[in-house]
Amino acid sequence: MTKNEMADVLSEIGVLLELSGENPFKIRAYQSGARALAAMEEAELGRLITAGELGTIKGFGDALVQKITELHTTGRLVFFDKLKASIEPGLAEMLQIPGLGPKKIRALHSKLGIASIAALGQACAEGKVAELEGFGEKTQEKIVAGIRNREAYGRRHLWWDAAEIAGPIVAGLRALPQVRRAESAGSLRRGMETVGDLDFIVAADEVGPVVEWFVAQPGVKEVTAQGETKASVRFESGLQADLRIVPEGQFVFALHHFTGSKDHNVQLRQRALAAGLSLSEWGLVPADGEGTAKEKAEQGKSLVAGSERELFAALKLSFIPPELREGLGEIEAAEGDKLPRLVELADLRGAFHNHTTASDGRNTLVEMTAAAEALGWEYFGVADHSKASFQAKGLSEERLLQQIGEVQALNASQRFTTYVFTGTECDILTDGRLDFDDELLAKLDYVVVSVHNAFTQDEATMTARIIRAIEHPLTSMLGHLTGRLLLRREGYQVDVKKVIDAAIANNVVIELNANPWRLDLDWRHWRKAAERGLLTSINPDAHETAGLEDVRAGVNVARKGWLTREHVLNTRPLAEVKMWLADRRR
Ligand code: DGT
Ligand code: CA
Ligand code: CA
Ligand code: ZN
Repeated sequence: MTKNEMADVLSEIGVLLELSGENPFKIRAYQSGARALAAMEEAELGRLITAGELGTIKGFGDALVQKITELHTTGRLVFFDKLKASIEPGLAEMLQIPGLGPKKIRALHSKLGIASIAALGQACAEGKVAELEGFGEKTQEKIVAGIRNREAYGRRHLWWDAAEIAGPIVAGLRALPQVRRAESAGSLRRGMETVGDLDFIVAADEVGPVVEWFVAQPGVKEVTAQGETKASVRFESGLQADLRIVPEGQFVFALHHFTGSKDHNVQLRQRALAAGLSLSEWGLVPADGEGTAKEKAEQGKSLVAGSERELFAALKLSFIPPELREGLGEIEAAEGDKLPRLVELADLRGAFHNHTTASDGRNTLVEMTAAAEALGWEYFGVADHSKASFQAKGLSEERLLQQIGEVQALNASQRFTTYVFTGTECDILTDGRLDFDDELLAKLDYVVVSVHNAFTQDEATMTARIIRAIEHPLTSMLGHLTGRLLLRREGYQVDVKKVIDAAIANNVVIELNANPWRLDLDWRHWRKAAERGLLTSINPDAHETAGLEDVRAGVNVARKGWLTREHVLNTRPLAEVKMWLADRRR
């Protein structure tokens, strides 16, 4: 188990102990143990455990040493499993409602006997929650809204989570001897930020064994439909998946159809009709004469296409990448080969906006730099929080100066081939001023400015606040423009168009925050903004080494936003980036 996975277990134990009403000292020991773990170097931790010397580190008592050692050596913890089993699952589920922490949940449980989200909704409807000490009308309203949001959002899943489930399924399907081709389609293939359900298209010689394999996969909780050539299942996470098996000759047409989107399909079908052709999930056939499209396809009257490229070519179009298939002008652009060459993961040469253990990150500067080097990046930008973000251990002036020194020493040591830039994720204060003074900001290579508080300001105030920060001469980039968290909370009220105008006018980058929860600014804005000259950077906002890989999700939505390499600062080589950053300081 990695250090961060072990830290997760310790924090979860803290939460569960709190839910079960354990004494505060014990709870705190797990919370601080989790933090202490995160602050260590992975290699050093392994060495201490093996040498039996973990107890010499401040913050690890005997109980913690035993548990960390068990996790490290066996990958499991019996104590944790028992604790989880001893707590009503409904209580832990209630933690998903914003504003409800372990303390409040315990009060609801002990005073009103509430042990599920359904019971909580009922008690709110009866006004009982508002009457509880420490709750009140406002809190009750917030809980009701939280339950409502959960129902509305509960049906969709983050692209990242869906992709993690879909990958092994495609691999599993391809490994079956009966399967000739298998792909995932639908919104996942189009790189949508959230996914309703998974769609798999398979070409197979024999259908029975494929359906049987699909419904018997590990993690399947329920088989919601099972037919001769299709099946639907629901996984433990609630995610559903549809499987369709077609003859090989239909594969490309089915893949295209079920990739969608609906709007794209409708427009492409119209184009086919204008050329006297009928396009469907079965094939591309002449539109005239007798019989349905399906019958004609089965009679072998369809165009033969071995790839989607050939399908598009038959309609005199260049290949349209799935990410662009939203019915937003991609067909017109594919007519004269006017489609952009979209940015790719391999184009990225580094990333800005990353955190370390100096603020709320879970890996040290050295660990993060090593991870960036392992990704083959030429540069890595550290941008920890500023002092106003005290909840995220934002850096004081002294600590930031110290970090600048550490980065300089690291670069000078040439320990890594990856060059480290010094930056900050500087809070935009409520009136638009920045959290550090100019003298300090000028010592950094770059400055990301972000809003982290007063989310409820009205649109005009928030817009003016952000624009003031953009106009600051030392600002290089704007972080997560709207602050949204997908499936959890809407962004703040802000006039995105005015902010984009200000960024273009001041030569400031607006980041495409690649965290799968954020993907902020939304892809729907990028095409127009980039055409008008806005530059972006695909920023992972990584809080641990694994977080650097979030750039994959960012590249997806950058592609959905029609962005090319030229629109993305972190596709440029190190020397050019250095120049760009330095130019901003003139
Ligand atoms: P999702 O699952 O809500 O994230 O979105 P999609 O796009 O994956 O939608 P889904 O799973 O319902 O269907 C996959 C694709 O199949 C969809 O993008 C287009 C095509 N499709 C499905 N049902 C229809 C339909 O009733 N009409 C048309 N034109 N296309 C459909
Ligand atoms: Ca779908
Ligand atoms: Ca579907
Ligand atoms: Zn931030």
